[in-house]
Amino acid sequence: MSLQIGIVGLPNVGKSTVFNALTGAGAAVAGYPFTTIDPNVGVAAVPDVRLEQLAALIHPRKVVPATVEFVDIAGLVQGASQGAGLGNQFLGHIRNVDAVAMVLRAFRDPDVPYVTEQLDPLADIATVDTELLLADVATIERRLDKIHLQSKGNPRQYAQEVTLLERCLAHANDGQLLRTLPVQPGELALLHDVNLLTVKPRLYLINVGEDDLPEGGVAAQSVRRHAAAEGAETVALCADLEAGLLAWPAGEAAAYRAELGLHEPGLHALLRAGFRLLDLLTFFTATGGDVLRAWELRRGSTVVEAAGKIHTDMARGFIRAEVVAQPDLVAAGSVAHAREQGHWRLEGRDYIVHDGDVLHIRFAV
Ligand SMILES: Nc1nc2c(ncn2[C@@H]2O[C@H](COP(=O)(O)OP(=O)(O)O)[C@@H](O)[C@H]2O)c(=O)[nH]1
Ligand SMILES: [Mg+2]
Repeated sequence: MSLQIGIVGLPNVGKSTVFNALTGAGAAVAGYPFTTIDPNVGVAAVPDVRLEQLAALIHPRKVVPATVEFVDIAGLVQGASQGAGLGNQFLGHIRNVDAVAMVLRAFRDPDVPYVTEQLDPLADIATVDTELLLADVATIERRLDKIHLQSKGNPRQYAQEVTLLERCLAHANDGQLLRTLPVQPGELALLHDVNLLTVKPRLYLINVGEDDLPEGGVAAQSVRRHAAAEGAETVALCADLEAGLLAWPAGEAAAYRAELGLHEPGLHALLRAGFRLLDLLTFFTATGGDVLRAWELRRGSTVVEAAGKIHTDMARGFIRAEVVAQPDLVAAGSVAHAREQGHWRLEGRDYIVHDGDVLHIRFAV
C-alpha cells in the first residue's frame, strides 16, 4: 500500500482547495496521471526533472512518475477529542495516515468566514494540537490500563513499554508533541504499535494571500520558527492562486508566477516536501526502453525490497541488480557509454538503494 499524507486543519483554511489543486496538477504536469481513489483520497505525481532527463535519453513509449497519496480530512473543531464535530471520524482518519500536512490560514478574505476574528496561525496550531494531544493521552491511558490487567502474572514483560508510555504521558500532559520526545530506536517500534497522532511526521502548509508571496509574510515567518523548533517542514503557497493557474496556458502561468517572484508552482515544493516527510527516495527503471518509471521507496531499503515493489517475483527470484546513478547515466549519454566509463555496477541483495539509482533487476523464477 502507498504511503499517505493526511491534509488536516481548521474549517475554511483551504484544505480541499489544495487537495483539488494537487488533483489538477497531476493532469496538467506533462500528462502525469492522477487517480482519485475515493472523493477524499487522491494520488499525486511527484514532479522530477531527473525523469525528464532520462526520457530525453531513452525515448520511452511511456513515462510513469513516483506518487504520493493525499487524504482530504474533514475540518477539525475544538472539542474533537471529546467527539465534537466529526471528532472521532477525524481522529480515526489521522490515525490511518503516515504523515500530516496541517493547513494554516494566513490569507484574508471577508467572503470566507473564519472561526476566529484575527488570523493567528500559531494559535490555530495550538488548537489543533490540543485536540491531538488529548486524544493521545486517552490512547496512552487506555493502553496502560490494558497492560495493567494483562501484566498481573508477569509485570516484567511490559516493564519497558510501561516506562516509555509513562514518559509519553508526562510529555503529552506538558503540551509537547510526542514527535519531540527523544526515544531509542527500539522504543520507536513500540510507539508505532500504539499508533499515536502526535508522533507522525508533520508539514505546515501556510496558505497565504497572493500579496504575501513569495516569502509568505510575517505569519509564514512565525510558523517557520515554530516548525524549526519541532523539526517539521514548512511550505508557503496561495492555494487559490495554485488552483486558478492550473487552468492557464503554461507559458502565461509561468510569466505570472515570475511577476510574483515564484520560480515554480507551490504544489511542486509541497510534493517534494511530502516526499521528504515520508522519508522516501526515488529509483528508476526502464523496462526494455519501453516504460520509464520512477518509484518511491523508503530510505534505507535494500535492492531486494526495491525489486519487490516492481514485482514479487523479482524479489523472490532476485539474482543481482545492475545499478547506475542517474547523473552518471545522463552525463554518459547512453547505457553503453555509462558501461564503458565504469559507472554501470553489479550489486548483490544487501545493497542499500540510493536516491536516483537506475536499476535493472536480474532474477529467475
Ligand atoms: N482568498 C483566498 N481564498 C481561499 C484561498 N484558499 C481557499 N480559499 C477559499 O476558502 C474557502 C474554503 O476553502 P476550502 O478549500 O473548501 O477549505 P477547507 O474547509 O479547509 O477544505 C473556499 O471558498 C476557497 O475558495 C486562498 O488562498 N485565498
Ligand atoms: Mg474541505
